[in-house]
Amino acid sequence: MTNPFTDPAGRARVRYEKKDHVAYVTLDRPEVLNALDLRTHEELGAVWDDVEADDGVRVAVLTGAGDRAFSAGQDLKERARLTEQGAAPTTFGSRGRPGWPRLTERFTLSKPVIARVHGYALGGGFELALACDLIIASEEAVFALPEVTLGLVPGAGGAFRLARQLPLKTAMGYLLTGRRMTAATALRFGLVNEVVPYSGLDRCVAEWTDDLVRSAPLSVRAIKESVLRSVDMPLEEAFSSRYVWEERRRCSRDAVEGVRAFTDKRDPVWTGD
Ligand code: CO8
Repeated sequence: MTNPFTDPAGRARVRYEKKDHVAYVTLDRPEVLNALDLRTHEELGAVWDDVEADDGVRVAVLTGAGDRAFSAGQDLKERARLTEQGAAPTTFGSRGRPGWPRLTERFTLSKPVIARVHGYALGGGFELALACDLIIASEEAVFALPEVTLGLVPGAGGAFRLARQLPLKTAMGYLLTGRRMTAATALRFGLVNEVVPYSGLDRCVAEWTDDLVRSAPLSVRAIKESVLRSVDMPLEEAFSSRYVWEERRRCSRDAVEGVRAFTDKRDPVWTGD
């Protein structure tokens, strides 16, 4: 399936395809290293709405077109133009601006998103990857939050997520200097799930999507929701909280089917309800 959001008058900024329960979302501005302008955010917003609403989609893969970048972050040329035109300066969050809630603030997206990263993942590009559930990177991936060198802040969650996903001093080092992190270092920190040669990147991503599609869809959604909602809670509160997707999973046919398939010595057939 092709991008239903394509503007017939112009080229879409985001390629959106669905196949075998996987949604492939490709930032498609390779000539500017997949920089994120407002139109890209607007298209992405519609894509994430569809990923969540379409029961046929079980996992999404976010990547960048071309062979140089996942994304070089906010479109700095557009930003400079907007500033000249008197637009308000940006800060943390994107409420009121195109594409809101962006992936970085889409706290209720219940399906897993994999970032497939090759080349630069800088600024808002790194922030997008940090907001994904898994990151699979090529050996040439480069991560950085250069906002500090531009008089900006990593307002799309970089300051908040890096400090949660790395030890504090390590995160501070990257945040306060904008230094680059290689794929090998990111792997050592546990910030990415796997690093493979570029030639094996698609195969590696496919192994992950195959495993995710084989998993029970309501279990996947319930686990993602409960992990992300509880990660900053005291344990007692985590156990006693209500989780919407867990309530659906618990009473689902799939919860019966999975155990029955095990006892019948056959593969389960998931219906997602
Ligand atoms: N915005 C606009 N255009 C860009 C961007 C960008 N972020 N990055 C690269 N480009 C363009 C270049 O201008 C160039 O186009 P042109 O030839 O027309 O001038 C083309 O992409 C190729 O880039 P380069 O010629 O610069 O390629 P190099 O190999 O020499 O350098 C670099 C590659 C090092 C990646 C370099 O392009 C660079 O430093 N880019 C800027 C990276 C950056 O600082 N990103 C952070 C931006 S701040 C930010 O993202 C804040 C996020 C806030 C929220 C966002 C929402 C999620």
